[in-house]
Amino acid sequence: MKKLVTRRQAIVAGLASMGGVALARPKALPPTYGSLLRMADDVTYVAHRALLPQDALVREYSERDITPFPAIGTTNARVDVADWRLSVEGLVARPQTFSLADLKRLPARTQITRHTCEEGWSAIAKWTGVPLSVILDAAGVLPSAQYVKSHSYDDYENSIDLLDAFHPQTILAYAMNGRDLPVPHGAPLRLRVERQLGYKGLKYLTRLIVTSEFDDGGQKGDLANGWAWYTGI
Ligand SMILES: Nc1nc2c(c(=O)[nH]1)N[C@H]1C(S)=C(S)[C@@H](COP(=O)(O)O)O[C@H]1N2
Ligand SMILES: [Mo]
Repeated sequence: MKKLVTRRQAIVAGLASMGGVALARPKALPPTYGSLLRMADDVTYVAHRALLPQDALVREYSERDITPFPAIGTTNARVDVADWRLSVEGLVARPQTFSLADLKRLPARTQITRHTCEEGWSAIAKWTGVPLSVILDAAGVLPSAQYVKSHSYDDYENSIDLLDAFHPQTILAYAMNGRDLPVPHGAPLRLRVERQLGYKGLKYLTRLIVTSEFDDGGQKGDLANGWAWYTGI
């Protein structure tokens, strides 16, 4: 066991010496709470982070690859878009809120990607939105930050590390297949975390909290369903 920890530390130290987003260097592994399930998390996390280049992109498809796309989990959270704001809080120099119109004025990215659900299905859609990096740069992430936590209107919580947060394909999507995001798919805004399973992409997004603390949302998060915190694909 001692040997394993030492190896992990070596890998993390190796990662920290790599180039890329200075802020995104993992400084610690996500805690496992001594849970067997979460120990597997650490192994996947370290392996994925060590083997893949930090900015490796997932495959992007063409329009003709788009498939029917089921909506699952919460599909009926009716958010009043006129009152809706996305707030960006926590370890940022400039906490702020964005209306949907504000977000649509920012640089956008469109990507056609495959969504993979832990239930065993996958589907391809075209997503358009603001790269999360644009929002984080606007807010000014402080050096002590390590994770970005998201909260949703249906009271679900989730978090990703800064490598995924600043990944070019991590976007806040307001459109699906060229139209405003439909209600069942998370209107007005959902997160897309393309290098992980579908459940990391929170629908009905309301708040982003930049934090130095690992916080998976406990019973409001992935663990409530017995799902891993890190599910790299
Ligand atoms: N807020 C919220 N986000 C969520 C969920 C949810 O129930 N509520 N379900 C997750 C799961 S398990 C998947 S597979 C996708 C489903 O997205 P879809 O309904 O557009 O297919 O959203 C994810 N994000
Ligand atoms: Mo899912």
